[in-house]
Amino acid sequence: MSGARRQDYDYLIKLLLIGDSGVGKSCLLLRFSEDSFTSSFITTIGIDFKIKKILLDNKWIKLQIWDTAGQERFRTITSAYYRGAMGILLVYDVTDEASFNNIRNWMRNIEQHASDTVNKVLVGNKCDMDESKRAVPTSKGQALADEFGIRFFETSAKNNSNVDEVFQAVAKDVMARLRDTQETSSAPSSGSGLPMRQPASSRPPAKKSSCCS
Ligand SMILES: Nc1nc2c(ncn2[C@@H]2O[C@H](COP(=O)(O)OP(=O)(O)OP(=O)(O)O)[C@@H](O)[C@H]2O)c(=O)[nH]1
Ligand SMILES: [Mg+2]
Repeated sequence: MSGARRQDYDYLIKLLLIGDSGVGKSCLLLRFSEDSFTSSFITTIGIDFKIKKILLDNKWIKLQIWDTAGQERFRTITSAYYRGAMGILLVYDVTDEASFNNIRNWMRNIEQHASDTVNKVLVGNKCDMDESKRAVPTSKGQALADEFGIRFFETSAKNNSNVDEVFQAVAKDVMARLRDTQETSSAPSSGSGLPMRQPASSRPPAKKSSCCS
């Protein structure tokens, strides 16, 4: 046996978080990947990413999740990451109406820069906040998601509400799409965002579920 490293996952899925600065993208990712939360605001500079492995339908999925800066000044660098994304989480803050109104602009960015087939999900974050602070009713979020024909979740990175669910949902949608593509086309995947299908796919992964924390 050589010392070649074996892959410890079956599929690699690349996800992207977008939305206005301050809506809680980094906190959602921190909650999902490390189960932690901080109330101090450290704005993302450019782009960051984390890895998390999840088990879906008996397959290990390695999620590579790119966390973009919401600030306008980073738009050129962040939009370069849309192309490789297989799933995109469009995030707004339920207490910030402007962040909700901007979702249409974020959608336009997706149309311009991402693959046509990318899976999307709409996320209204900070649903733990007092009702008196809420600026976007759940029904408005749902209506916008319906208009786009995408799923909708309200989440709280702070209270850990619906966070796993939203990442799982988008990963599931991506997997379903990739399976459909593989079924309808016998040709090997020819680029454009398809993940590598690992051979030796039934091998269980190493025990460790994530690298650090
Ligand atoms: N109450 C509450 N506060 C939150 C939640 N998620 C994030 N925050 C707070 O909102 C602020 C901004 O969160 P970030 O995750 O850094 O926002 P971001 O979208 O990554 O912002 P940029 O990196 O500038 O694009 C921080 O002070 C967080 O503590 C949440 O679910 N509930
Ligand atoms: Mg951030």
